[in-house]
Amino acid sequence: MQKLIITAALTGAEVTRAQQPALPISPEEIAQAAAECALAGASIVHVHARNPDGSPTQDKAIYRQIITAIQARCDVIVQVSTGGAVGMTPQERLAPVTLTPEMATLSMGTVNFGDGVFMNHPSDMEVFAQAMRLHGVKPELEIFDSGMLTAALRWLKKGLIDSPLHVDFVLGIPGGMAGTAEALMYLRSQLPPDATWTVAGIGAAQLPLGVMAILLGGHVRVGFEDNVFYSKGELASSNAQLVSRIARISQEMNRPVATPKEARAILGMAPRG
Ligand code: KMH
Ligand code: ZN
Repeated sequence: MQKLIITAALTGAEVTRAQQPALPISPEEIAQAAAECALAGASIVHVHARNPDGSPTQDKAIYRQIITAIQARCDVIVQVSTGGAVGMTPQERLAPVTLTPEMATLSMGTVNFGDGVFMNHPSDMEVFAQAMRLHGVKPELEIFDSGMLTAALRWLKKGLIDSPLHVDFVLGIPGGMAGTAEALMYLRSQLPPDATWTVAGIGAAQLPLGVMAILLGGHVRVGFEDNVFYSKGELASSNAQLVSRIARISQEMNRPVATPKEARAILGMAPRG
């Protein structure tokens, strides 16, 4: 089995300080959280930017500050969000890709997202994929429902995205595929043999699906974007606390955790200069 790649989804676009007082918001706070998570075993950080008032933004200058501040602290792989927040335009969402981060997310379809609709028109998705190719950015395909994986496989055949695929099964969004073992097993069964996958269980699904992924040879995403609790009714004290738990469980299961350098090799990415 490959070493375990842990992604820390530090901030997201929807979570508030009222829900999670330790939520990192400013570039310095996000970079500090990234460094703590890297120390705890994360090799990728999934990053969303926020305005000083806490509202979500895809502002390129703020992403630049975040990336610079993270890279000054540690070697973790920075994965920017192109999902942004519900209601943002595709042009807004794509902005951080032009900073040539090592990775970016690429959502593979439209999904109801709580009370909103997370729109991903096929023609916009194609533009996103082309931009990532142009800038040498490794896409992580965000799969919120099974049809999105079917779409990704169709895209692979058409040459719109490259092998080996790296996908993130985001399970448990209200409107998307359920955060259950059965959903994960089905999705995994559809992947090409050379694909890598990670799972982002939402809310209470984060820990059980993460543990399943450790056992099945997948990878794991944790963090406040997807879940603010450590256990039922108990808020997590930091993103790093959630990363530490997954790293500890994986090591106990004799599956060592990947460094960023090892994660780049597992994902078929170039070493960082
Ligand atoms: N905030 C969600 C609407 C991504 O980062 O690529 C979309 C999202 C996905 O978070
Ligand atoms: Zn995100």
